[in-house]
Amino acid sequence: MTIDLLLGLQWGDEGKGKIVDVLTSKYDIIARFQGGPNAGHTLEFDGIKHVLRTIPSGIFHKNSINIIGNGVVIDPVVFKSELEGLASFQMDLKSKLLISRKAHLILPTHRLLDAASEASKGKAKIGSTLKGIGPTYMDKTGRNGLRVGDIERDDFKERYRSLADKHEAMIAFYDAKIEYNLKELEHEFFEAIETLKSLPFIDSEEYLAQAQKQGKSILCEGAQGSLLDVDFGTYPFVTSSNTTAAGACTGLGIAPNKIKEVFGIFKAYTTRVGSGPFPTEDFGTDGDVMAQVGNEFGSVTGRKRRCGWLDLVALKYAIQINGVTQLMMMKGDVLTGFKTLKVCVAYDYQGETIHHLPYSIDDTLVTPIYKEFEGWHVDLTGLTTFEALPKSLKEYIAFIEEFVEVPIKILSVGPNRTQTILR
Ligand code: 2SA
Ligand code: MG
Repeated sequence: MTIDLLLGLQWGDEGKGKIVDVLTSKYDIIARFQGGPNAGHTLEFDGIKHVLRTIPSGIFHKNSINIIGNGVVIDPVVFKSELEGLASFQMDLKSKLLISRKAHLILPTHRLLDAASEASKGKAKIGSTLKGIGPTYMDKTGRNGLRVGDIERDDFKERYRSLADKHEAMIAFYDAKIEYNLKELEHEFFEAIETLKSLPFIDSEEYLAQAQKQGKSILCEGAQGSLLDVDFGTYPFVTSSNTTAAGACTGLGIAPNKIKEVFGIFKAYTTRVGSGPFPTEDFGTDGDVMAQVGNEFGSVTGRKRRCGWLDLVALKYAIQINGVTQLMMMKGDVLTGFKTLKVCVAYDYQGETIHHLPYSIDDTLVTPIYKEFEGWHVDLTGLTTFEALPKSLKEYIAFIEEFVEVPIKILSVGPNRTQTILR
């Protein structure tokens, strides 16, 4: 029996979709523990590019069971279209995709509330993906939410109505001029509920407990990234769940002492979508080159991602909170061709040099202190061994490892499954 955990260490889009896909063949079960359709995990294989939203990334592996855990929020409408996108792959979803009864449902009015809340904030908006994530988690912690298990109750429609009515009053309160046709949205929602019902609902904590007894291996799959964690991220510019390692325990019912490896994944540079502080953001051509070469556009919303240099202060913080045991560095190939590379090794915090993440990393308070590295000019995308990497990239890697005190075990040098170097 093994339970490992894979999570992103920056602001999301580190490339988890690809790594989890490479790793999945080693696990019996892949389980998502938080977030919802705000995630976009891009998988590329056999010339096919596929974006997963709520469904765990092990779905394309023949023998893996995929679980949507209690910590996840599910939008039945998005989920239905996700299933339709999988139709051509002809897999037996009923036997390989299981949904926790305790996962919360995103109602159409949650999406509207998300939009109304963002509109009311003006310039201070979070830059949410508008998928209703925040309002759904608010109802969860406010003890008003509807869960997948409620679909099985006779009074599901009444429960739905009473919550949706309450939401309508709240939308009116925001006075954000949101236009909508709730009848249409509800029709679509209840149709999607029927589709959802075609898959097995399970008590996932019990299922996982039994699986552990049977010696099955489990990979817990995170979404969004550690710096978007509702407690430890750049609050309030965060998502509404615990994206860090602890979230796997609460989002699946797995005990902390059962988790073995914590795989931390990061990009060789940094990106962020939405608002909020980003000390190493590059507003010049370097940032533009990263965005273009790295194809840094949101896989859910299509938004251009903000780009900048690797921030080792923030990375070390994320590694510490998650207890990362192995690192995976993605998109090293995107940095090919830069004459000099910069890495943030400390912050100037109001005139003082600090080495940890302070309460706020707002750019009015924090200026990154950089160390420079010589770039490399070799195309990495065809390389298959660590030894073959250019000397300056090896130096870049060695420096990171020494700084954060965790080894980099996997290096990705291109989007495809095969473009992965194991050490
Ligand atoms: P939300 O929708 O309430 O979770 O948004 C709150 C903040 O969290 C950020 N966030 C993300 N950042 C990066 N990637 C995410 N997923 C998509 C992707 C993003 C997309 O994988 O490409 O397509 O735009 C994601 N989800 C949430 C969000 O930008 C807010 O800053
Ligand atoms: Mg993504």
